[in-house]
Amino acid sequence: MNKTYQQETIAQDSQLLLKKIENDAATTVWDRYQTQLPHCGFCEMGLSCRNCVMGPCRIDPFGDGPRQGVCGADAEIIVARNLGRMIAAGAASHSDHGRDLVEVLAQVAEGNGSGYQIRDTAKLKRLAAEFGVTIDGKADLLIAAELADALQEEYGTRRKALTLLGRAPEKRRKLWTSLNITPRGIDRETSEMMHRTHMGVDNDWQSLLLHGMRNALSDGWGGSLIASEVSDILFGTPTPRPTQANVGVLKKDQVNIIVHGHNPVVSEMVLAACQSPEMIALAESKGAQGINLAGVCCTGNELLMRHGVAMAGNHLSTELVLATGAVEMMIVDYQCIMPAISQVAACYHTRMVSTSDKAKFPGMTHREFHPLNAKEMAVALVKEAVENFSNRKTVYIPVEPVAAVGGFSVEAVVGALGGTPGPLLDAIKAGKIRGAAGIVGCNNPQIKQDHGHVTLTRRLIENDILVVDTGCAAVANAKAGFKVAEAIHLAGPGLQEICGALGIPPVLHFGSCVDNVRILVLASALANALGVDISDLPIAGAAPEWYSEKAAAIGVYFVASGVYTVLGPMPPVTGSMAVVNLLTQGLEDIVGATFAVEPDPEQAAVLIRRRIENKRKALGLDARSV
Ligand code: SF4
Ligand code: MSK
Repeated sequence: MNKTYQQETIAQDSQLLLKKIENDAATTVWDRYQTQLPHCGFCEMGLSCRNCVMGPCRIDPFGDGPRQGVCGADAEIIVARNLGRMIAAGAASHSDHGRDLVEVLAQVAEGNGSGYQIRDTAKLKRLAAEFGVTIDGKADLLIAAELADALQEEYGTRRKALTLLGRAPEKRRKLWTSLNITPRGIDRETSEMMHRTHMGVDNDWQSLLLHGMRNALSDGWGGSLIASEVSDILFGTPTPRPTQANVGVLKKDQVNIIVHGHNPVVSEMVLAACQSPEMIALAESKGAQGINLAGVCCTGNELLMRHGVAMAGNHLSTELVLATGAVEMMIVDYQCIMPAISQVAACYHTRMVSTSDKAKFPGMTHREFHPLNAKEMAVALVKEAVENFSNRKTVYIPVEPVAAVGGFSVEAVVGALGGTPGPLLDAIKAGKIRGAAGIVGCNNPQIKQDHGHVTLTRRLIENDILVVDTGCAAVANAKAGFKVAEAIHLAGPGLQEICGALGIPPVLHFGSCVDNVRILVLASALANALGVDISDLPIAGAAPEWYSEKAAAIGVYFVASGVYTVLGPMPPVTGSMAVVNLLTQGLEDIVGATFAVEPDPEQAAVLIRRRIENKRKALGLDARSV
C-alpha cells in the first residue's frame, strides 16, 4: 500500500507515523472517524434531544416527520438547549481545572504542598489586591491562604458580579449589565444552565442563548482566568524561551516521557523528577543518555511556556507519538485524552499512567496525584519509566524537530514593548500592524490536521496581522516554523519591521486552552488604553479545527466579550435558522461581535482581514480594501 496520508494531515511527522501505524496494525482516531460516517444528520444539526426519558426525540427539519418532541420542544428550543449544555460542559471543564489549582495554592499556604511553592510573588500580591486581600506586612504564605480562600469563594459567590470583570473595559461591563449577562458565581452559571435546559424550564431559545453567554463569560472572566493566574503564581509567569516542536523532539538514546492533558500540577512535578541527578544517574545506569520529557496538547503547552519543554505534537498526534516506539511512559491528567489511546500504546512498550481521580482510562495504571504525595509519586513514575527503557524494540523517529519560541504571557509582551502597550498601539495606528488575531483550539479529523491553523496564520501574517495563538493551534504553528524570529520573512512589510525591531516572531505562543484569557486581558488593556470597547478594536479570533465543548465555551466568551470569531467546523446548530442567524448576524447589534463559520482557511483569512480593516475605518485609521 502506498497511501501517503496527505488527506489526513499536512504534518510530515504525522504522515510518516500514520504509515508506520498502518504497518503495525494499530488503529487511530482517523480510522474510528471513518467508522462513524455518515454522521447522524439530526445530531449534526442539533435536532436530537435526550434530556428526558419521554424521549429521545428528534425534529424532522425537511419532511413530514415530527416538528416537536414529546414535550413539545421545537427546533429552536432543542438546538438552543443543546448548545447551552455544550457551553456548560466546556465552562465546567476549564473552571474545575482552575479549582484544582486553587486547592494546590491552599495546600501550599498551609505548608502541605510537597514540592510546590509560590514562584511569582508579585503576581500573588497583584491578584490578592484585586480580591481585596490586604497585603501590607503579611507573609507570602498568609497572603496565599487568604487569596486561595477568596478564589474558592468566587466559585460560589452570592455577589452579583465576578471580581476579575474589573479588568474588562467599562463599556463592556455596562453592556453586560444592560443585557443581564454579567457573570455571577462560576458554579452558579453552569448549574443554572443545566437547570434551564431541563425539561419544562427555559423554553425561550433567545433567553437560553443569552444565558449561554453568561455561562461562557463565567469561564472566560472566572474559571479559566483563575486557572491561568494561579498557574503563574505557582509555576511562574511565562517569559520567552526557545523550544522545539514535532515528534522529532523525542530522543533515540534517552528515556522519553510524555505528559498529556491540561493541568500543570502533575507535569511540573514530573519535570522536576526528570531533572533530578538521581534519576539521570539511574537512566545512565540503564544505558540511556538521559531523560527527555516532552509534551502533547495543553499540559505540554504549560511546560513549554514556562520551561521551554519541547512539544511532541497536538491533539491528533497524541496516538501517533506512541508509534515511534520511543516513549517509555505517557502520564496523563485530564481533558482531550482519547480513551482509545492505550490500545495504541499496547502495540509498543509504552506504559500509560493516569493521575487524577476525575479521569480514569481503560488500559492505564492509575496513580493518584495530590499535593501531599506529588513529589514522591513523580519520582516513582519517572523511575518506572527509566526501568522500561530496556523493553524498547524498534525505534522510529522520522523527522528532525523544528525550532520555536514560546512563553509570551501578557506581562512578557508588554515587557518586550518597553513596559506599556503603547508601542503596539502606535504600530496599529500607523498601519504597520493592521490588527491582531487569536488563533486557538484543537485538531478535528473532519479537517486535515493543521491545515486550517497553518494556512490561516500564513495568510494573516503576510497581510500584517499579528497572530497570537494557544492550544493545539499554537503547536501546529510551531511545527510549521512560524515561531522563530527568522520567520518574519513570512510576514508583510509592516509586521516584519515591528517584529524585527522587537526581535519577536510574527506568531506569539500565548499558552494553553485556559490561557485564551491572556488574549482577553491583552485586548482589554488595548481597549482601555484607547478608551474604547473590545468590540471597537481591529482584532478577531478563530478556531479553524475546533472539536471540544471547551472550545465552544471559549468561542462564546470571545464573542460575548466583543471579539468577532471565525469557526472552522460548524457547531450543531443548523437545525434552527433562527439560532444560526442570531449567532452569525444578530449578535452584532447585541454584543458588537458575531460568529462566522468558514471551513476554508483561505476564505476565513479574507473574513478576518475584512473585519479588521472595517474596524480600522470605524476608528478613523487608514483602511485597505479586502
Ligand atoms: Fe423529548 Fe422534550 Fe424529553 Fe427532549 S425534553 S427528550 S424533546 S420529551
Ligand atoms: S488540548 S481543547 S484539543 S486545543 Fe487544550 Fe488541544 Fe483543543 Fe484539547
